[in-house]
Amino acid sequence: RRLATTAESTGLSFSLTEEQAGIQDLARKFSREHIVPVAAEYDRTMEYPWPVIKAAHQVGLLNTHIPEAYGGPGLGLFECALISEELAYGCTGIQTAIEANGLAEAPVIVAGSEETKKKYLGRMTEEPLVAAYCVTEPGAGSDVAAIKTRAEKKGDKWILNGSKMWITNSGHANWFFVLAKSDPSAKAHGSMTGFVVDANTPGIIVGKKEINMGQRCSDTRMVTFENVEVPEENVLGSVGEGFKVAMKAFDITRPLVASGAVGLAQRALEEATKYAQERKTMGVPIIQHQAVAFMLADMAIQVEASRALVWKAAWAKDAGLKNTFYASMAKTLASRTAVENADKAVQIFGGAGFNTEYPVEKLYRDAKIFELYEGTYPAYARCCCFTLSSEHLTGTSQIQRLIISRQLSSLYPS
Ligand code: CS8
Ligand code: FAD
Repeated sequence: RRLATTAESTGLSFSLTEEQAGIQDLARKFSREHIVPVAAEYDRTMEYPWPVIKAAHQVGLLNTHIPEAYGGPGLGLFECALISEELAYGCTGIQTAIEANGLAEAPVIVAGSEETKKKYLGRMTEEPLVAAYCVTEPGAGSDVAAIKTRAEKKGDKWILNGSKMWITNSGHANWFFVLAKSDPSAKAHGSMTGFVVDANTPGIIVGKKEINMGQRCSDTRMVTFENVEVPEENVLGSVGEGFKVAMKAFDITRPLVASGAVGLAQRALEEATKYAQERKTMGVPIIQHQAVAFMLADMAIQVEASRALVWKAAWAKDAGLKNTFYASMAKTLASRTAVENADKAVQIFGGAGFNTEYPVEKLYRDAKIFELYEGTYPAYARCCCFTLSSEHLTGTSQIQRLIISRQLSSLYPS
C-alpha cells in the first residue's frame, strides 16, 4: 500500500532538471571553495562562521525556502535538500548554522500572518541575519508536550517566562521562534502557542556557548525568558495551535537534516576511498584487501539508499503530500548512515584516522549529533516502520518493531 497516492504523477526520474543541476553545482562549488578549506580551523577555534554565512547569503544559499513573495528564492524542498547535502559535505557545523535559520523560519512560513512573514522573513533576505528555533527545554526534549515555558496574556501582550536549552544560533540570532504553554489547563497538545520574539526584547538572557563533541563552530546555548513582552501580532497561527506548528516545521526541516547527514556520509566515503587507494600494506593498496573494499562498498550502498529516501521525503512535501512518515524515515536512516560511514572511514584510515591532521576524525565527532537533534529515535518510532541493521540500536529497534506491528495491522486489516 502506498501512502502517497494523491499526487499527480510526473513519472519516476532520478535525473535532475537543468535548474536543479545548476543549483547543485552552485552549492557544490561554494562548499569546495568557501567551506572545505576553513572547516578544520572553525572546528579548532569553535568560532561562529559569520564570513561563510555572509558569503552564502550573497550567493543565495541562505534562507532558500523563503517564498519569493518575501524576497527569498522560494525553492522547493527537493532543491533545498540538494544544497544542504553539498554544504554538509564541506562542514556539518557550518551547515547546521545555515539550516538552523531554515528551521526558525519554517514555523513562520507554516503559520505566520502576511505581516509577520513580510517582517521576519523579509529581513532575513535583505541582510545576512540568523534566527533560532526554541522548543527544547532542560526538562523536555523528546517529549515536546512536557515543556514548561509559560506565556500569559496581559492586556494586548503576552509575557514569556522559562528556559530553552540547546538552542542553535541563539548567541547570534536576530529573532527566535518560541513554543510556550499558553493554557496549561488545556489538553497537552492544545495548551501551547508559538511566538516570534525579537532577540533584543528586554528579559532575554542568552547563556554561554556550549562546548559540544562535534559541529563545534555551530552555536548552541541556553536561552532564558524573564517577563519577556511579546505583542499579540507575534502569535504564529492561533492560540493553542503551537504544538502542531512546531511539528509541521519538522516536516520541512527533517529531510534537510537528513540530507546534511548524507553529505557527511558521502564525504566519509570519498575520503576513505581515496586513502585506500594510496595506502599500501602487504605490498598492495589497502583497497585491494577485500575487508577494506567491502567496507567501502557498504558505505556506498548506505549513501545511495539514504539519499534516495531523502529525495522521496522532499519530493512528497513538494508534491503537496503529508511527508511526516518519509521525513522521519529519511532522518533516521541518513543519520545512522552518517555515524556508520564516519566510523568506517576512521577504521580505513587506521591510526591516521584518529589524528586531527586528517579529515575523518572530525567527521566521526560531527556525525553523532544527527541521531540526536531534530528528534531522537523514539520521536520517530511512531512514524518509522523499518529496522536498521546496527547493533547500536537495540532499544530503539525494539520500539520500531513495536511500531511496525502497530502499523501493519492498519496497513493490512484482516
Ligand atoms: O514530541 C514529538 C516530537 O517530534 N519530539 C521530538 C522533538 C524534536 O524533534 N525536537 C527537535 C528540536 S529542534 C532541533 O533539535 C534543532 S537541531 C539544529 C538545527 C538543525 C538544522 C535544521 C513526538 C514525540 C513525535 C510526538 O509527540 P506526542 O506528544 O506523542 O504527540 P502526537 O500524539 O504524536 O501528536 C499530537 C497532535 O499533533 C499532531 N501532529 C503531530 N505531528 C504532526 C505533524 N504535522 C501535523 N500535525 C502533527 N508533523 C497529531 O496529529 C496530533 O493531533 P490531534 O489533533 O491531537 O490528533
Ligand atoms: P531526552 O528526551 O531526555 O532523551 C534522552 C534519551 O532517552 C535519548 O536516548 C532518547 O532517545 C531516550 N528516550 C526519550 N524518550 C523515550 C521514549 N519514549 N522511549 C524510548 N527512549 C526514549 N532544540 C531546539 O529546540 N532547538 C535547537 O536549535 C536545537 N539545537 C540543538 C543542537 C544541539 C547540538 C543539541 C545537542 C541539541 C539541540 N536541540 C535543539 C535539542 C534536541 O532536539 C534534543 O536534545 C533532542 O530532541 C533530545 O532531547 P533530550 O536531549 O532532552 O533527550
